[in-house]
Amino acid sequence: MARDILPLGVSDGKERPRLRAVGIGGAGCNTIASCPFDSVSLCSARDSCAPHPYHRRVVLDDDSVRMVRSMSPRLLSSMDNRAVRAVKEALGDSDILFLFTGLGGETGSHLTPGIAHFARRQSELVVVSAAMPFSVEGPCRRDTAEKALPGIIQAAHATITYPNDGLLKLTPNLPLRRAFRVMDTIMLFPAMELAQVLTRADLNTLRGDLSGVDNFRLGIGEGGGMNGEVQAVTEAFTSPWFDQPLEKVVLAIIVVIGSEIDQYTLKAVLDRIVPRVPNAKIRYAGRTDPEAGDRVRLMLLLGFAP
Ligand SMILES: Nc1nc2c(ncn2[C@@H]2O[C@H](COP(=O)(O)OP(=O)(O)OP(=O)(O)O)[C@@H](O)[C@H]2O)c(=O)[nH]1
Ligand SMILES: [Mg+2]
Repeated sequence: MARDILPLGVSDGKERPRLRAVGIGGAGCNTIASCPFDSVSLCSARDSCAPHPYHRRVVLDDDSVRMVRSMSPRLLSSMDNRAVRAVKEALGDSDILFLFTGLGGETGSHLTPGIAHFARRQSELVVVSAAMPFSVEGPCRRDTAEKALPGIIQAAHATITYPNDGLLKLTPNLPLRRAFRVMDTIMLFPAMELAQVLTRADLNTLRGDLSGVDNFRLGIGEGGGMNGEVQAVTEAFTSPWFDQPLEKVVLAIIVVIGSEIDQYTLKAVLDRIVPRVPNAKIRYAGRTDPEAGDRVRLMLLLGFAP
């Protein structure tokens, strides 16, 4: 059977979607701190997010947190009160909403499902990036995170999960604070790449493709010289977050970044990815980065079936 392999970002009208990143709770707000496009922190009064000159901050008082938390997501989007107005303000009316959250605490875990549901009314594509707590944070946090996740997956068009423990395999021995900063950079990467390649016309197609996916995991690869593409693909597949059989992958979203991305480079990458995910639809794009030199970078999002 012919594989379903399509490029992104090549539709006739190359109109770019309007984007916004919203950080929810302490972790979410920290994650968006270096986001280069429109971004808003949505946090509780207790969250100690560093003030940032370029980001707006919408603070939910304790009553609003309680209200958003206690209402069914469906009801939430049909109400008009202080809490709902604050959420609306934070979400705005962009075409793509990237929501960032760390699960395991109160704010992110309890608010993100309802906010993602709300976001779907405001935006054509809602992508949630969720960090899952380190094992050392204890079973309670893990439990809270695992309870919150299904509601998020159901509400968002796409959910990318990042078990923090995966970071220990990439950079062992990092102090927690530094580990969180590394995690923030990793979690921003797919949003920044998708922001640069997707056109408005892609959103409709992608929404259909995303419907069979439970959650996405990220692989990042880089290589240089003659076999740069091969190295980049090999490295991306060593991702600590690809911890399920690759036969379960139903959608792969690929962005290849380099100073000269031609058909040869794209083919070299696809030839090495497509056979490894035999049941997946493939959506791919190339992006030129003049500063890449002789390096090829790869963003590989694998969408696993439930
Ligand atoms: N990537 C990243 N993850 C973080 C950061 N801080 C905490 N986390 C993770 O996110 C989880 C939730 O923590 P917070 O975001 O601080 O919690 P919260 O959602 O604000 O909830 P409460 O503070 O309990 O109301 C933690 O268990 C950590 O695993 C951060 O700065 N960056
Ligand atoms: Mg907090």
